[in-house]
Amino acid sequence: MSDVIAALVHASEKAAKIARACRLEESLFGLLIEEKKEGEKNKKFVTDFKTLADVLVQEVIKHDVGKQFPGIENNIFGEESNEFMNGLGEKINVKVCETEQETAKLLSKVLDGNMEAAEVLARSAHQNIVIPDLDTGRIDIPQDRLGVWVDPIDSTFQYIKGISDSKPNNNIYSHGLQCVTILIGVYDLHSGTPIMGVLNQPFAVQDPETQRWSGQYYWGISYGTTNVCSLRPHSKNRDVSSESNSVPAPHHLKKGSATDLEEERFSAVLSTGETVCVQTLLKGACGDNIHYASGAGYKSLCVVLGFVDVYVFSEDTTFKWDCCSPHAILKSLGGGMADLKECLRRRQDGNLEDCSELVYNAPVQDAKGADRWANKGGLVAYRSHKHLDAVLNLLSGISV
Ligand code: 2IP
Ligand code: CA
Ligand code: CA
Repeated sequence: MSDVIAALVHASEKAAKIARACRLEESLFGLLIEEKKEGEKNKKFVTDFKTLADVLVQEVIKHDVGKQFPGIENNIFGEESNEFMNGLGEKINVKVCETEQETAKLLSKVLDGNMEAAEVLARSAHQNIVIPDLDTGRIDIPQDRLGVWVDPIDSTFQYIKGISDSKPNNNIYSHGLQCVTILIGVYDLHSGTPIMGVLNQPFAVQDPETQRWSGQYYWGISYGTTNVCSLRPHSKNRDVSSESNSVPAPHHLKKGSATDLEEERFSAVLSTGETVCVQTLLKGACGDNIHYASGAGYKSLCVVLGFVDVYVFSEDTTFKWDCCSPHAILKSLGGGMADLKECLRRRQDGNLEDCSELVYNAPVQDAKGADRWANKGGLVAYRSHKHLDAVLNLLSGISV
């Protein structure tokens, strides 16, 4: 089953190329945006956009992974519906066809006959990509247990804005194209637990001379007692550039072997949409070690990379597709992603030991559209249980 992670990394790299291709040409990008329909609206943004790039990326992932593992495409779920409406009001189901020419023809319908743009996109969807051997070791997981959550582009807002000159603070970009990620997470259809994840950052580094962007990707597998990750367990503020793109030997960890960080104080990354109450409590505990950044995927990446100890979000505007991939990677490093409010409820009931992790197979009862898959209770992404405990102690008084 280690072939599955290679297929997902491959698909994420192709997705990253498409995302970069769409941004490169402003006029093309202008063509690609369409306002989200009511039912699919992420209530947080008034101007939330669904892009053709988003839909196409998701379809490419389905197509490529489904071709290699027939049947799995039926269990690949994502944020986007592949239905697109063109300027003439025609409904078109975007998909990757057998040949590049057929895909270009279909895309040209979405693009109101703009064949040039359609050809550029079709070429990226059908291109051949080579990735290095991931060296995961042999891991056997029955394919019929696997479900996949895809967020083809997380931080759409930053993707559309396209700011390329933002500067990091303690390695963290508060906004800009660096906050855009492609998230592919695999979970167990029966138990709902995350199994493997790929997190691709398509705009990681910009060449100052050519202005061209290159990306980075990270992956992790956590299944039974096997934990393998493209990154080694963390030390703080280290240079990760040599560890990305998965060339170094992966680290095989036994459960519970994550390094213990010694610091009493912890650092956190938050959404600017976090409630004042939670912000105030965390500021009190973390002092200057509080950061803000766009993108649920990017904030999780900051935890994965050890730039901060935790990502805390007490609201309900992240979704299963935002979390499955980073959750699997964090788990492979000895951490996880907890359901914040469920953990706090258990504590209020006197249960201090049992913490509740996010699961990926159960919709929210009575919810509609995207909200069926919202992380209702908020989340805490962490690498060390000690930091999860610190967050839960601190927030124990908030209403749940
Ligand atoms: C969004 C995106 C937002 C995030 C929100 C996600 O996904 O990651 O940035 O809000 O929770 O659902 P914030 O940046 O405040 O954390 P998308 O861009 O895919 O809609
Ligand atoms: Ca998202
Ligand atoms: Ca998205």
